[in-house]
Amino acid sequence: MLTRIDHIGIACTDLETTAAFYARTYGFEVLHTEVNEEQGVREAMLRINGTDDGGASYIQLLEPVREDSAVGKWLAKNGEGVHHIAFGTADVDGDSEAIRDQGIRVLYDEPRRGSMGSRITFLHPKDCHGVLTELVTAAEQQGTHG
Ligand code: CMX
Ligand code: CO
Repeated sequence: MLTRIDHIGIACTDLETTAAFYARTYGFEVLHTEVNEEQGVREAMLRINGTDDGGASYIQLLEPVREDSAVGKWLAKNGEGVHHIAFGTADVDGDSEAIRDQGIRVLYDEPRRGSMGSRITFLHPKDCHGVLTELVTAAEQQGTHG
């Protein structure tokens, strides 16, 4: 079951400049940064709030490390802005399979590694009314279902 908005993913050309904007304007501080080579991004997670199911909500700032990455291609076409939304679940495997059974394209056969030890997968934006949609099970939620 999808229980919360885990994060909004925002494509940017410069991670530090964009993070400074979020800190200065809203008071949102960077909790964590990492490079995810597989996804082709350098990213910063800005924690907005915690929830009682063990997860939290974040802004995820994404700077491409390669022009041919998903975010690099998207930035070249659209410029900076909202790239995807991510829903949190304790069971990304089960929920993505159920969604796949509805004929919606799930991009990965098995969930892959996301920020802070999470497990993630994506739904094709063309099957989701134009919204690239991510499903994520936070590290602290893994093993809490079933
Ligand atoms: N939101 C909405 N639509 C999008 C989109 C996005 N983020 N990215 C691409 N599209 C649309 C394009 O506009 C294009 O539409 P048209 O054909 O109407 O022009 C269509 O999808 C195909 O786009 P493309 O530029 O040719 O890109 P690809 O098909 O090569 O890749 C996608 C699209 C979704 C398969 C790819 O971006 C992907 O695999 N995304 C998942 C991984 C990812 O985004 N990782 C970065 C974030 C990591 C994280 O969150 O941790
Ligand atoms: Co994301």
